[in-house]
Amino acid sequence: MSNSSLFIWGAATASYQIEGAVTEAGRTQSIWDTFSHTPGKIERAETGDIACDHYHRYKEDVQLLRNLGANGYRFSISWSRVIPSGRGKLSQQGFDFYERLIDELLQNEIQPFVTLFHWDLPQPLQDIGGFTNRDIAGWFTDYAVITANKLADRVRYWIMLNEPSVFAWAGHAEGFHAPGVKDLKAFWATTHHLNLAQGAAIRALRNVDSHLLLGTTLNLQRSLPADDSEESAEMSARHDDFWNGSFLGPLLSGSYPERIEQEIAPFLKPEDLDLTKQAIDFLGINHYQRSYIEADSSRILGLRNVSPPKNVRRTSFDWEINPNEFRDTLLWVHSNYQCPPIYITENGAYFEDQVEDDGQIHDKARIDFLDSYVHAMLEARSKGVDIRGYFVWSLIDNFEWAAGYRPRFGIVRVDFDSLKRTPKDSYHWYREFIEKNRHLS
Ligand code: IFM
Repeated sequence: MSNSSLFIWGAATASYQIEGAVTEAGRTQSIWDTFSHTPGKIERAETGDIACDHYHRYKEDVQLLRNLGANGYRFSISWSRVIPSGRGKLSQQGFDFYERLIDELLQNEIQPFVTLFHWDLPQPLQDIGGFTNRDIAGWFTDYAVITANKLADRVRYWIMLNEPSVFAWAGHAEGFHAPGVKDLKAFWATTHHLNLAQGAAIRALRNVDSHLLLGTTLNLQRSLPADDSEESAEMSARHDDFWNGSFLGPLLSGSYPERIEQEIAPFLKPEDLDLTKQAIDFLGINHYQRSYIEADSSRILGLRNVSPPKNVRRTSFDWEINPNEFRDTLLWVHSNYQCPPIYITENGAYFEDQVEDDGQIHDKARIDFLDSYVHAMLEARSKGVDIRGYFVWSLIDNFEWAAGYRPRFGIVRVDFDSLKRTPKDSYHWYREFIEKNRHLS
């Protein structure tokens, strides 16, 4: 395992979004299989059944990384593939796939960054409450330890959770993501149990191998009120608390933001905050946009996210383009928390791609976006933020959750009929950028 201190330039993906092969080699159903097969939940009724067929084409995808000059790849493990019933017996066949993938990466000098939970909870665990059940802390810890025992000889970087705020909010309050729950109590229970599961797993993994580098990934986006009303100002502050503070606080400071202590109280046991607060080796930060918040008493949390104002530049997802905000978010987390080294574990954009007659994709908008965001990150770095790596989202176009395959975030196009991969201009731009900045340390 290389111990390089070079800056990591990489790309990221997640299991359900790219793997396909959902019934192969003993894999069972995750909440995303259930959800995507439920009528009305996903645009055009699309599912991850085949996705990018990465399960069978992983060698080709690793070659894309290699030709890019990437020295890091962030991907996630499908819990349902490696422990089909969620708890108990592991599936060696399931682990075989990840062992093959990791070996292929290492042979190509690409450092694997493994995410343990990128939202695809095994359905059997959801059937007994999923993250609303406090026992999830033990189930997740067992899964983490089993997985680390299998892969720790080859994997150094371990990310516990991906964007717990999105999983709690979209999956348990607004209900447009799996498991599709819309319940305030479930939302707060899930928030706390995510923190608990993460803390318990980190503590246990320290005993598996003291050389592992352990972290987690938060999607940091600061909030601002969408109008001048007092209510929206209050709701914007509340949004900031649950989106950022309720995950940064328990992990880095051992406390919840004051304004939400009352909501968490019913689920909190006296020793919990000692467990949620863990020394981590790195913090993964995903960044896409900031949140414009409006008070809305008809919504479960009393607020809603609205589109950015008219004059604001935006991606095809209606997400604000604002690299300075990215820089400022990094400076903000650096000065407000005792922060370990940071990896930008996701950043990227969906823009409508045009395929030219010769099959090429001249995605200038994505290049401009990435160029400005990478420079914003380097500016934050030059101002003292300890940033060690950057992963573009995403290596390949993939299944964008409730929106299906329409929003394309890849620097490589995937034709979802033939599954052919075609590097876009942004891929070539990133390759040249990496080449020039390879020796950043
Ligand atoms: O596709 C998602 C990813 O799974 C988590 N972060 C944001 C991406 C774009 O929406």
